[in-house]
Amino acid sequence: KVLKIGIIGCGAIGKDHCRRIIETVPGATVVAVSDYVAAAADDTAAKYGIKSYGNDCDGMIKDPEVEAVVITSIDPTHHDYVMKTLAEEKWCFCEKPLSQNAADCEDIIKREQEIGKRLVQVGFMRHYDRGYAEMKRIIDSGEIGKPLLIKCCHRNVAQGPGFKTENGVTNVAIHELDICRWLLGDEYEDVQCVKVRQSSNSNKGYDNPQVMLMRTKNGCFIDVEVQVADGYGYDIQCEVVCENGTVKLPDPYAVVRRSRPAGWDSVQPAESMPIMTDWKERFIEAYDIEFCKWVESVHAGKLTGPSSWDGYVACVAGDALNASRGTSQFMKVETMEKPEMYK
Ligand code: ISE
Repeated sequence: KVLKIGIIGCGAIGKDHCRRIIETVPGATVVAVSDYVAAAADDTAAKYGIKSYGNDCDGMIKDPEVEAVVITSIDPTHHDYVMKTLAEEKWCFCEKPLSQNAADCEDIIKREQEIGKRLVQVGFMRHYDRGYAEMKRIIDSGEIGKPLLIKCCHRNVAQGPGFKTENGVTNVAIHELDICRWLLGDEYEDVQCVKVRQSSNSNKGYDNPQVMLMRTKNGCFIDVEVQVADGYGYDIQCEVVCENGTVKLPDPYAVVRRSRPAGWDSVQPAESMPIMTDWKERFIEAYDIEFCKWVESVHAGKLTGPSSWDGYVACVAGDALNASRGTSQFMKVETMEKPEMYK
């Protein structure tokens, strides 16, 4: 049996997921695409010979042939499309973030409770990255003692138009908000966002860098350096400090080169490794595994990946981080009670 998927949003990651599902994921295919820019949907549809709904995303969700909806549209539209997909009681894969704030995630959780079944998976693909998975395995084994601290960096090359300071949390650090609680098996107590000396790459109307601090219920301390325009590459770092050792996320595979750079006679020979610039490439294997597992779980009738609860908790912490900016205070992270369905 082949799962028939409709995609909303044919931008960078939407096009990539379309290719991934059609070319590499067993047991699934894309039957239709849509995008608020009709031409973007038409182009993607033409490339794979599938149906374009143009900008009629709502119509595509209702198409009886579409059994599952993948939402890869811009962040502020996620909540609405998830709710519309749930109205049809269809499977829904929503890219991160689940919503722009916790209140919108609560709607989604309420609706899932009414339906009585998990239908939503959130695109927190780092759970499927081999580096993070091995870090979690070691932490969970207890071999190096209890975790004490996490030090993270999330650095992007640049941002598109319309990017705002708050998006450093809602669009970027949302990955760390998710992965740190997953790595630790712990929840946030309180959080604080700190403005630090600004980079000369930051004169675009948003804070860059920002430092985000999180303290967990078990007393772990986490700091995340977020640079949304770092001037060099896409660089993700994560180190967990435990009592008797540390675990660190490996950099992506890259060949070490030793040579004289261009203009060789006047330049010092050097050892170098390339650094990635495109975030879609950095976690490409994780995205592939994520989609294979999602489709497998849909066929089994039971989702196993990051849930709307995980999407919600990240947004609760994100709201608190954004509220704390400029106050020099930690803000409490207060969630509703966790429904049985997500335990
Ligand atoms: C993008 O949506 C991602 O998920 C990337 O991991 C993040 O670094 C980037 O800033 C986001 O726009």
